[in-house]
Parts: sequence; structure tokens; C-alpha cells
Amino acid sequence: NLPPPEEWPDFLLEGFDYPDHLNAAVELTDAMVARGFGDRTALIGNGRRRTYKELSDWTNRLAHALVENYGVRPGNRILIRSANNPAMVACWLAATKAGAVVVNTMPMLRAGELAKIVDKAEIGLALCDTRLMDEMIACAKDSRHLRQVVGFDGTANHDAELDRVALDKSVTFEAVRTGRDDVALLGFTSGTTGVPKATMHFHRDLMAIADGYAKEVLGVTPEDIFVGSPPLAFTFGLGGLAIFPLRFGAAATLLEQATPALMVEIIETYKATISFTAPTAYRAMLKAMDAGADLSSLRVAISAGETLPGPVFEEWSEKTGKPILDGIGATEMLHIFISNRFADRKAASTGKPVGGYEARIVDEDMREVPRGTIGKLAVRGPTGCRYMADDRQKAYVRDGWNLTGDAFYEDEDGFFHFAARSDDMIISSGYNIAGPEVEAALIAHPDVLECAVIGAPDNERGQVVEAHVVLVAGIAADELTVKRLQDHVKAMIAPYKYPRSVKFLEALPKTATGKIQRFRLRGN
Ligand code: 3SK
Repeated sequence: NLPPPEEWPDFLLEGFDYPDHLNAAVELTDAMVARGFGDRTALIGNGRRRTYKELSDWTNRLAHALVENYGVRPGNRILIRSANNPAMVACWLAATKAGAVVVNTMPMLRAGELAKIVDKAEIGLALCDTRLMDEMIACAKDSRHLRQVVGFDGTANHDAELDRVALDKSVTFEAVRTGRDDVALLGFTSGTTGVPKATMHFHRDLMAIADGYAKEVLGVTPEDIFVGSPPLAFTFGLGGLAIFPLRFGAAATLLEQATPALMVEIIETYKATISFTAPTAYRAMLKAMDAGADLSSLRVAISAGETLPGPVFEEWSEKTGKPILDGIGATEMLHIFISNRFADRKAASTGKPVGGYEARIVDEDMREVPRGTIGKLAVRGPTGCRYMADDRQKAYVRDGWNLTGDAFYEDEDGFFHFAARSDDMIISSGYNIAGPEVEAALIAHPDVLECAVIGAPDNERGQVVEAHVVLVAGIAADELTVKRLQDHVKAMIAPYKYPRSVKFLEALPKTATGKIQRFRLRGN
């Protein structure tokens, strides 16, 4: 019983004009019930479906518990530790209703990593899936800030402390009247350098990514069913698997271990329509299609975070008749700000700015460079970078423009093309070589599963192109393979770009969000 289309949420694209008082969690739950979506499925996970009404009630009971039993006050910072599941979403929404500033964290973080976050954000209360308590308790033991660690049951069977406390609370809760410019979320990013930074996002930012990207680019409707792998602790995942579906009355499936095989199963079972995942998962899903999997329900496949290899894009389009929409986002910007569209896309480009954003390519002095020239990507729009107590703010935001650290060029048709992370440019014998271009050539070889290319110091040439390659199972890591890969690159792109050094690895070093840590390879 879907409300008629005229009652579907239809949010402003232009202006992102939100009222002075806005609580993002209320918008995503209670307001959706008031708009007639109460009986619709909001979340599916751990073997259960939750309607919007159930989610609203659940989060209101939890919010009462946070305020009445754990003394949460507006502006308090709360850490949440969990894998992707409905209970994590409920805790995040409840804390947001209570006016807290939430830091969502990945389940694989160790005590030392949690401690850095707790110290930086001065977190007093942590909500932790009881299955993940050990590292959280170890972190709390030596912490100056963390006073309470409260367990919740990620499987939502009501046998953990928070669930028991919340059980008898009222299902109505008067949410804190947060201002639209009050901080709601701290997104932590170590980028590819390894030093964590906290990015602050307002309540209105959480709405703006849905009302911009999700509405304009993805065209989300209440009939959509989302599936994906990025952790909710990564703003890519929080947007794609919680904010976007809930903003439009759609449903999200949440997987604690989102392997490609499980995603395929979920797509087939629930007829999922929108997927968020990384290029390697799309590659695995293509193999599953060869083995008979039916992914025809997917109307949009989104890839971001790493360069989408051309062959994966082509094969996906061929087999499904639909493109993989590539885009670029950043934790600093909260979500995707440049993207291809169904009706306006170009192969091998990242697309055009999402509605509300402007992008330009600038030189060192912030002067716009001519079209076709590689320079620094500068972007501004309804969301932007606000580092918490970090000197790097001055370098990231200049003259109101966010400098994302990516080298891009804009073509004659206004499409933006990724060249490299600024620190992925290799200068060898006076040639500028974009590492990702060499990676794209290597990944097109059938023996290569994954690769990362860096500049290695070299006395003669300054730097040489060095490829770190994970081979497909069964391929010998020997000189013959090195030669084959070098010849292949020379045949695909200008020969001076070929990797003079090739190293074989079992796996590439990656951040918890799946980004390749090239700085680690540079240290090799
Ligand atoms: O790739 C990223 O870093 C990213 C971060 C936040 C949201 C979306 C994306 C793609």
C-alpha cells in the first residue's frame, strides 16, 4: 500500500532551503510516518523487516533511554560500533534525535584505533554491538574521556543492556530541536595518508546529499530497494544504505558481511533496485551472472571510491543494458558531488557536478585553467569540508572552494575526468605519468586481479613507475609474467609509461573503507 505518487516526498533541489530547526533523524523516521509511509518496509536485516512505524517507535524508545538512563544531552558525542545492521541504524537515529553528535565506527577497528577517535572527538559514551565489546572495553580502560560503554544487540533480540532499558519506554519522543547548522555527525577519515581527521556535518548536510545526489542523479522513489557493501561508518555507506532510502520512503537491505555472493543472493531474493559497491564487487557479480545469477531487478549500480576499470564498465553495460554510474565523493564533502547520469554520461569520465555543486579546475594560485588542462579539482556546494580542530582545513578550503586533493581536467562538453590523486602523479625523466592510467592498462590484462602503481625513487630518472600487482589465481609470479604485463602496458598506452618495476603481492594494503593505501607501498 504505497501512498499515491502525489504524496511521495518531493524535496527541493534548488537552494536546499531547510527550516531553521531541523533534526535529520526525525525527517527520516517520524516525518515519514506522518507522510503516510508507516506501513512500508524501511529496513531489512538479520532476518527481519522493519516498517517505518516500527523504526520510528524503536528509535524513540532508544532516544528515551539515552536521555533518561545515560544522561545524553544535546551536543554530547556518542560513538557507535557495529557492522551494518538495522540496530546500528536505530542507534544512530536515536542518538541524533537526542541531539547528540554521532561518530559511527567500523567493526574491524582495534582498541588503539578506537582510542584515537575517542580522544580526538572527546567521546564520553559508546554504544557497542555486544559481539564487538572486547576492543571497545580495552579502549575504554585507558581512556580519559570514555566513561560509559553500553551494549546493544546487533541482532535485535532484546537481550543486551540498551535494548532491555529501552523496551518499556514510550514510542513517542520529543526530539531535540536542533538547528539546521548544528553538527549531527563526525565522519572520520584517514584518507590515504594514515593520520585520522574528523569532518563535521550539519543536520542539513544529511538532507542535502539525499535531496541532491539521490534525487537528481539516482531518481530514488519509494519503490526502490537498496543493497550494498560500504560500511555505515563510512559516509558513502551511511548515505547509500540509510539516508537515501529513508528520505524517500524506500527500503534498505543491510548486510553484516556484504560479500559479492551475498549481495547477489539479496538482489535475487528482494529484487533490489539500487546497489552501492566497489569495482571489485561488480567484477565478481559479473562472474555470478555468467553462472546464471539474475540481477535484472537492479536499475542503478553505483561505483565510487576507486577508479572503475573500463572493462568492468563495458561488460556490465553489455550484460545488463544499464551503466554503472561512476562518481567521486569524499568524507569531507559527505557524499558524491560529481557523477555521471543515465542520460548524460561519458565513458571513462567521472561526470558532471551534482545539482547544487559547482566544480572547476584550478592552478596553484586558484586560477581556473583552460579546458583540457590537468589541474586541481575545486568544488563548492551545499556540503563542504569542516575539519574539527585540524590545521589541514586551510589547505582543503581556499576562497570558499574545497580542494579535494585530486588532479582532474574538464573536457569541452563539461565532463570531468580523473587524472590522479595529486600525490599519485609520477614524474619520471621529466614525463608526468598519472599512476591510475597505468593501473587502468594493467587491470585490463586478464592475469591481473588488482593493482596499484606508485613512483619509486630512482637515481637516474628521479622516479620510475612501479606496479604492485595481485595476480589472478593460478598465474605464476615470475619474470615471464612481468614481461607479459610490461608489453601489454606498452601496447595500450604510451610506452614510456610502462612499469619498469613490477612487484607481486598477495593483497594490496587498503583502508577499512577499501581504498588502496599507496603510501604504504611507497614505504616498501
Ligand atoms: O570515495 C569516497 O571517499 C567517498 C566518501 C564519502 C562518500 C562517497 C564517497 C565516494
